[in-house]
Amino acid sequence: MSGPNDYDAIVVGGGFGGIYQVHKLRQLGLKVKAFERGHTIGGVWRQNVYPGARVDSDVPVYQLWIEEVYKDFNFDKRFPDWREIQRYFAHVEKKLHISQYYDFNTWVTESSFDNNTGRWTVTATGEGAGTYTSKYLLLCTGFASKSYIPEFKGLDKFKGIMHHTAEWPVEQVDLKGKRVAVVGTGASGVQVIQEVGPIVESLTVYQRTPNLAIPMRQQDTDIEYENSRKPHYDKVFENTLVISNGGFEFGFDPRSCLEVTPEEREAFFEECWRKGGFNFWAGTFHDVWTNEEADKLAYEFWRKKVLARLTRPELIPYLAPEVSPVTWAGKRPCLEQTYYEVYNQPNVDIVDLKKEPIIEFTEKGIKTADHGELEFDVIVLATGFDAVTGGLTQINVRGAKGESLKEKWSNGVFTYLGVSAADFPNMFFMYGPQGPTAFCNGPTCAQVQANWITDAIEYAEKNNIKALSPTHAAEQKYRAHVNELQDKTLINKVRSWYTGGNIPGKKIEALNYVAGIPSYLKEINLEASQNYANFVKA
Ligand code: N01
Repeated sequence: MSGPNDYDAIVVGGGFGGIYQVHKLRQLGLKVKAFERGHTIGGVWRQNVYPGARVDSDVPVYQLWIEEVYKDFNFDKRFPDWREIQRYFAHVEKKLHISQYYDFNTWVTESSFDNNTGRWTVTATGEGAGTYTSKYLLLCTGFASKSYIPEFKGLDKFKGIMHHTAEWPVEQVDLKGKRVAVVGTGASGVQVIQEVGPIVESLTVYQRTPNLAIPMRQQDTDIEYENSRKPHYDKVFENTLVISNGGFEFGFDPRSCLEVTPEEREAFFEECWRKGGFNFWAGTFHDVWTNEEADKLAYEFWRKKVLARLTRPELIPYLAPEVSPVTWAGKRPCLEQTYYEVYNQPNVDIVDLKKEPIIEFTEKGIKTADHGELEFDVIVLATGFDAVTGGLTQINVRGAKGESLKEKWSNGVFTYLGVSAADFPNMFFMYGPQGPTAFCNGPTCAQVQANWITDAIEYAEKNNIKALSPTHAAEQKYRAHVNELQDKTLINKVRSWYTGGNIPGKKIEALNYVAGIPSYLKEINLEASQNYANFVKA
């Protein structure tokens, strides 16, 4: 018996992954219900509306690969900002009419697998509050849907305006002529600093680790050129899956940084620098990510470029220290346009949190040992996310054995192929743990995984399979594999959200599949071609 709240599939999340997954499942003819905490589609782009928020992947890869959608939409800029992305999602809605499947302003808080019925029961609160059931559960919560604010003493004492970047009010905060503090210099912090530096009365940056920011080279999109490519976009997108680890239109250079001549090396670094975007990071010599000497040579080049832009020598140790504070593989650089010029302004200062950690937040500002209590009108918390796993584990999802995902992963993350987990039948996720996630253009990762998941579901439907879940042996082997791949790189040299190192008490481990999209595709396609041999089929 099927009631109005019983579905074939329930999708959680309305970002790129969720929308695309709903679209694909509808094409299969399934009855789909979807939930999104925001008021419309767009996922994290509804909340990440802080000043300067902008995509770090360039046109055309950061979008849905659906011709009906891309054929008559053009981004204005090579790297679109949040307003353009919202304009894009409005266009997606016009084309796909996807909102009809969604309940918005709705949070999925719980779901559990019922062994008797072989179905998931999902509890939602908010506008779509209720209990729903489905055969398939698709968690499309992305890698950054759970923001993180460190437990600074006195946080709630501050009487001024304070927001986390990922919970920024869409009506914006007027920062003109204000005394502003930014805590954190990851991608979000860099973007805020660059944007607000020129308009504020004063800017104080509370920094623990400098960002190795690299040039964006923003420009207007050549719309005529993009339109001429559109008939071939399918080939363009396919090509990114072959040539690039991260789903870009460029990949690592196969030459070793150490085997070319110094002149060749310099010329190639210059070329990457000039091209902008992630070329200097994901299009560089392949061994910059794996070899300490190569990593160091790339840092020396980067430092030379940055020093040439800094006019206040007293800030050099904080922005471009002699020894790199991180590795290129271990921490994601942000793209910048005028980030370093902002620090040349006399009204901008850095408080080095490694030397003087935050003692407390006060009614008027922030107190550290050497700088004392500094007063602010606005504090921006650019302190990141409980990334990769947080969006999933914050939902109380309980599998066939009654164990929650959070409990299952309390001693380490176990997934199979970064899309499924043993004892969680017919549950799939994407752009999350042990997928290419952190090292991949978001829409690429989500769509590659959603395509695979859709095929798996189609296979189950065609073969009258009630429940599909990977074996424990398969996920143990996959976990070891993901960790081994990471061990070959310089990622483990740094603590960051890549490994859970940004959250106190979170297990440090490989949270992402680092070998790149081409290898990942081979692995997941092999599983499909073997009729999901590592899955238990009930
Ligand atoms: O977060 P982060 P993010 N005391 O974790 C500091 C994507 N994204 O929001 O480096 C003091 O990188 C922390 O210091 P440290 C993108 O993939 C993309 O910036 O740990 N400071 C760090 O400086 C990105 O990589 C875009 O020493 C503390 C900062 O807070 C990912 O999201 C835009 C602290 C957090 O940086 C995350 O970026 C925005 C503490 N207790 C985000 N805890 C684009 O594509 C943390 N920090 C453009």
